[in-house]
Amino acid sequence: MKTICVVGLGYIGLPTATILAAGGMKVTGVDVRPEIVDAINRGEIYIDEPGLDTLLRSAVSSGSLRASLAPAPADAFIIAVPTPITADHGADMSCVVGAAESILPCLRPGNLVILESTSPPGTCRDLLRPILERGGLAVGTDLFLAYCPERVLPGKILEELVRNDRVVGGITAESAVKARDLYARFVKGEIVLTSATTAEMIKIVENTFRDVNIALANEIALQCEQLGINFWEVARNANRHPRVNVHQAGPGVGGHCIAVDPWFLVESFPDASGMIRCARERNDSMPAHVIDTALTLLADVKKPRVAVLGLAYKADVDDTRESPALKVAAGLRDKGVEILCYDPHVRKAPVPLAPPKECLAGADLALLLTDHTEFRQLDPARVAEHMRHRRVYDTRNMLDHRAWATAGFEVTLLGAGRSASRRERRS
Ligand code: SAJ
Repeated sequence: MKTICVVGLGYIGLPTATILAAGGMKVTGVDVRPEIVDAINRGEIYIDEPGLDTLLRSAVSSGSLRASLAPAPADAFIIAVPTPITADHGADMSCVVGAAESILPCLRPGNLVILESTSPPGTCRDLLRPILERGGLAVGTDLFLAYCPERVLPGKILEELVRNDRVVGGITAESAVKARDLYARFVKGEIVLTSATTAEMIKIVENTFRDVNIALANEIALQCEQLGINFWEVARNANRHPRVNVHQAGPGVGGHCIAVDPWFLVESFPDASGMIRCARERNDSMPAHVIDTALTLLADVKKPRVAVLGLAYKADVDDTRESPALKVAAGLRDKGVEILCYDPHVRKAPVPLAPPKECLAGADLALLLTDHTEFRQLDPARVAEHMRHRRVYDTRNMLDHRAWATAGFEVTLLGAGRSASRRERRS
C-alpha cells in the first residue's frame, strides 16, 4: 500500500494524513473548504495542536502530502468527517454520505475504505456498504471496508495517534486485517481486530462512559452545594477507595465528542437508554446552574459586569465547539449582564472578547469557566486592582482559594457554594 486519500482534514483527518505522509506514504488530503486546502498546501495549519505545524510543513514541502478539493485514486481511503447531531439529537450522517459518494468514481478493485468518524452502530454495514456498492464493486470481495475509531485527546493528538491502542473492525475478517496493516505503519499501541459494528459500539461506549461519570460527579456536586459541604473533598477521599473513580464536576461537558456521541445510542435505542439520556440532560443543565449562581452572587449590584475567563471547552485548547463556557457567557448576556470574555487560546467567538486587563476592568465578578494553565497562575492581588468588586466564582476548582481569600476575594466554588468555600479556607 503506497497511496492514501484522507477525506476530511479536521482535528483527526489532518494529523492522520500528516503522520501517514511523514511515514513515507503518498497522501492526498481532501476537504470541502477551499481556504483549508490552500492553507495546507502552503504548509500552514489552522488548528492549535502541538507539533503538528512542523510535521505538516515537512510533509508538504517533501511532496508527500497534497491537499485537494476532490478525492484522487488511491490504495486506501480514510473518511474522517464530522458526524454532528441535529437539533432533535439525531445523528447527522450527511458528511459521511457525501464523502462516500465523492470517492465512488475513484474506487478500484482491491481498494480499502476506512471510516473513522464516530457513527451510530451499524453504519458501515447498513449505510456505507450499500453506497460503496453503487459503483459496481462488491464489498468483501472487490472492496474492503473497516471501521477504525480515533481515540486521541485534543492537545495530545500526535502523541496519542501513535501510542494509543486501536480497535479495527472489519466488515469481513480480511477487511480488518488490511486496515490493521495500514495502521501498523505508525501505531505503537496494540491493534485489536473485531467486527465493524462492534468497533462502532466500542467507540460510542468509551465516550458515553465518560459522559455518564461526569454527570454523576455534577449531580453529587449539586447535592454537596445543598448540603453545604465540599464536593472536591468528597470526591478526593471517595477516590481513595481502590475501585472508585469519581470524575470532576464542572460547568458542563463540551467538545464535539462526549457531548454528542451518547445521543447516537439514545436515538438508536430509545427504549433502552434512559440512564444515558438522563446523564446527557444533567450535563447539559450545568451552564444554567452556573448562570443562576452567578446571578445570585451579583444580586446586590445594580448594573453588574462579569469578567468571563475561558471560553474553550477544556484546558489549553482553542476549541469552543459545544463549549459550556460559551453557553454561560451568552446566557448571562441574555439576562442583561454586561460581559467581557478573555481566553488565551480563542481568537473568534460569538461573545465579546477583550484582553485580560480590559476584561477585568470594573468587573463585579471574575468567572472562571475553563481550566487553562494560564489562569492557574493568575495573581489575585493584580486581578483585584482592576475589579470593582472582589468576587470570584471558580467552576473548575483550579484556583488557590486561600490566596484569593487573602487578597480580599469572596470565593465561590462550584460544588461547594460560598459558605463551604469559606469553611474549606479555614480548615
Ligand atoms: N470534563 C468534566 N469532568 C471530567 C472530565 C471532563 O467536566 O471529569 C469535561 C471537560 O471539561 C470537557 C468535556 O468534559 O468539557 C470533554 O473533555 P474530555 O477531555 O473528557 O474529552 P474530549 O471530548 O476532549 O475527548 C474525548 C476523549 N474520550 C474519552 O476520554 C473517553 C478522546 O479520547 C476521544 O478521542 C474524543 O473524545 C473523541 O474524539 O471522541
